Amino acid sequence: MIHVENLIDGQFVNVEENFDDISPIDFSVIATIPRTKNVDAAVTAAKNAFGGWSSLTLHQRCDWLDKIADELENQIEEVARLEALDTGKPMEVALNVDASRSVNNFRFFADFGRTLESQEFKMDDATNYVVRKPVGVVGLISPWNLPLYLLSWKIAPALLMGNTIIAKPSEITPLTAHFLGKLCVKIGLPDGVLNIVHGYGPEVGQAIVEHSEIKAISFTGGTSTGKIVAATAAPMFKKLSLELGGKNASIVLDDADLEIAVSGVLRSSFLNSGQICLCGSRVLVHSSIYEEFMEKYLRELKEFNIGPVISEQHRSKVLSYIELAKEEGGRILAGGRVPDKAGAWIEPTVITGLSHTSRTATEEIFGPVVTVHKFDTDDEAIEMANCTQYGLAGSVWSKHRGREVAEKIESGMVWVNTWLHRDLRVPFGGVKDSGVGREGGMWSIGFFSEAVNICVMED
Ligand code: TXE
Repeated sequence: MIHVENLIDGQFVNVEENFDDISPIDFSVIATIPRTKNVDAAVTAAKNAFGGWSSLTLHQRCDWLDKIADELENQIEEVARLEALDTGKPMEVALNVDASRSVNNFRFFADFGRTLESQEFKMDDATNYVVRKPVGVVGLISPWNLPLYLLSWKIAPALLMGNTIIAKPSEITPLTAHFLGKLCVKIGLPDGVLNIVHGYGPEVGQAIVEHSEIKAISFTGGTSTGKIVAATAAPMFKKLSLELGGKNASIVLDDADLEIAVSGVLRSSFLNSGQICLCGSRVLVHSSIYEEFMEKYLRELKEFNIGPVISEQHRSKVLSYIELAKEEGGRILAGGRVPDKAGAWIEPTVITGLSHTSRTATEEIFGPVVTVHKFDTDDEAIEMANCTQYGLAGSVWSKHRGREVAEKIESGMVWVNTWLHRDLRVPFGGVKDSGVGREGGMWSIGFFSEAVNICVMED
């Protein structure tokens, strides 16, 4: 049994009340978690550490990120084991997606930080210098689907730019954040630079968002929670980055390479049991290739290995959408049932026969459930893709018209003949109900710093 504790000022501390961390694999209790409600001690620690940390040079902080990456890499099997234990995902996904990307997040921002150059804008009689100052104490709040992958995506640039941190992982998946804290203490990261607090979102998460000394919030989670975070933070004029929900379309045009499209769309549909906000939960296929595509897609689906969804509660939500699909006239082509074994398992489910404007086809389900739809023209596919309130990501599979169609999709990211192929320098984020702001490369640098202009008149 793991007893998760808060990391505050370099010390692991607990609170009087704890709650259980339940495995989605078999519903066993795998850890206890502090029910933290107050973050004052963590904020004091972060404030006290800020002077020392922000006065390091950028290159010294890059070196610290490399030290964290090295230590994570040395323990990558343990990181993957804990992530698989906490989320139920297959070990190869935990290793090749979650753990390796967590290492890469620190490594990338260490390398990227070393390339940063100061900006100057010369006038006839003056020079303008752009200085990037840290924001201060920042709050980082992350979800349960890619726990360390998404938390490290925030921690790395926040540290790089000289901020000190109050991090809150999801209460459903605290283990790898806790493990990261232990690694950082082991390598001697100065006390109070990284503070990790655990607990329920409406309690400790809310306490972070409303704390007057926390100057920026980077939040990843559901759209409904994002609205609460925004309503709390906006009147306090905090910097806010919101990475929220999605209902992404995978569009297969009539000139697609079918082999590439089938395997790519299948992976986009069911990787991480469909619990990635970038997953393609709507499959739009040109009518001329629909039969052939679906025959291959359903055949390959039989070999696609997925884990359970994150919890019994989330499984109930996903199952309710399968029932809704039937009520809306949908037909189950594959899956739709709960396997006869302990844990939050659902068969990968493919539903056809629904309008693209049905609730099942427009609301976020965030599980191993996709709806498939036919279209006859590119314009019809674009209209179908853009008809939801979300705008996060998508993919287009076509030999000749991919980019042309991709640029008409209302989202933050579109892949052409690939999916989840990530260059960490590019902007990451969504439009509409998928969020506000971008992170990644210079967009993370911008969010986790305050750009200051110093204008010097030439003598
Ligand atoms: O989100 P929740 P979950 C989305 C995905 C899905 C959701 C699943 O689309 O809808 O995340 O993750 C904390 N004040 N994305 O269920 O419930 C909570 O404790 C402050 C999109 O975890 O919103 C947790 O740590 N914090 C994303 C975190 O918010 C609060 C990629 C998220 O919880 C809070 C991954 C409050 N009032 C998942 N209430 C993307 N776009 O990249 C809860 N929390």
